[in-house]
Amino acid sequence: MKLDRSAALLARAVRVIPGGVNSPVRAFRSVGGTPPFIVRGAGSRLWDADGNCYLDYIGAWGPLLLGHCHPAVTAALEQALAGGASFGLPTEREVELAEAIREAMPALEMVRLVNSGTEATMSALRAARAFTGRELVVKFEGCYHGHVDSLLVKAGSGVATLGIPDTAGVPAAFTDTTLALPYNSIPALEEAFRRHGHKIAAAIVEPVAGNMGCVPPAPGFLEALRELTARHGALLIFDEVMTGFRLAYGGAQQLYGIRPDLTTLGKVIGGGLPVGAYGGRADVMKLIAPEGPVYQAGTLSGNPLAVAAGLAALAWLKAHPEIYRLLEERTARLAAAAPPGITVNRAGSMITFFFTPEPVRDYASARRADTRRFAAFHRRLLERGICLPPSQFEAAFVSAAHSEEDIAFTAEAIREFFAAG
Ligand code: KE4
Repeated sequence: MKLDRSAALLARAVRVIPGGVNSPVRAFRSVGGTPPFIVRGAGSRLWDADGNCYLDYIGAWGPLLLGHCHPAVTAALEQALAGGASFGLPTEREVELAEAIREAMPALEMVRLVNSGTEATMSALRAARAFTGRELVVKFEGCYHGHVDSLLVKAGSGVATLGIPDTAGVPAAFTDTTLALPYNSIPALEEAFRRHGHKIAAAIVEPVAGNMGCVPPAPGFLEALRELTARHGALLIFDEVMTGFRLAYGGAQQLYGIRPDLTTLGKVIGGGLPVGAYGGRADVMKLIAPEGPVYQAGTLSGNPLAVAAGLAALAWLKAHPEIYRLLEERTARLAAAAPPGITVNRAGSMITFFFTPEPVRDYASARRADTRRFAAFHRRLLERGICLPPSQFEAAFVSAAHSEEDIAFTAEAIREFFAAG
């Protein structure tokens, strides 16, 4: 595979951008090789600077549930752009997006739009601490909630990919109020609340983890979390930045029948443009400025382009509810291509091939996967024109644009890789 132009672009990029990328996991450090520099995407495909074409299972890390350049999203963007890119004053479309989110997820009685998932989780934590008057926050090892200082503790995604123990530059004082517990461990949860329950402001969780690779909740885990937070007066925050509108139109909270106090969103609700949102109980959200004393702001929050793209994406998903069954079926066909000895975790259109024979149900078991063999898998598929996320600790995403043929081609390439030994 020729990657000359990407290699030249990387050599140029590293002189002006750290690692040559604007987000670490894109650098391919854990799988090796040159990251392809992309020139365009369409449907389920990407093309790089050397003209190579790939079936894309990164999906911009989650936003592109509809695939690249979906006509409905592109048309909405073109129409919005004709009216201007940003106003710094309220618009009706922002209200429409907040209403669409609330209609899909009734637990979000009120919603604030922001510009990233990180902003959403940071703001939700602030609201929870203000509402409860408490400081401690529970998170789970391997979960990633954006690069919020206090949540970069045993985080997943790029932190896990690069094997950074914990992030430099974050004072201990910022993480002293964070309790990191094993994901899917109810005993650890019960112990933490027994000892600290009266001081815990919130527990934040990926209801289906995607940032240590895909790890679904064990039976009873989310229910225990809901019950313990309620019993101790702490707020339950579902970080649905990745799962929102992807696992179901109503997100994981619809799928698992859990009503969180606060929810964070991103990715899909922006249709590929920069967006985030947090929302939940009105009595909590009424604390947010200018209504209440919790300050949170953003120059481009609710900007017309991201809102237009997000509204178009949600409208399409709402009009095509059958897509969720299709995504489930197609993702299952990919999972079936792996042989015994490989643990495949999946939920809806999220899937991870773990190079370990043991079940992967938390960060410790995920970390026992053979990342070198995953790197070989990733590289071999890339050479076949199939681009998986470049990390054992990420979820791959199937989109509505992946055809039956795309899935069959990918499954065959997976089978060939394992057959080759
Ligand atoms: P952003 O700030 O990157 O928009 O969102 C942070 C975030 C919050 N919560 C969850 C559950 C997330 O998955 C993310 C971001 N996801 C990663 C992919 N694993 C973003 C990819 C990247 O960092 O380049």
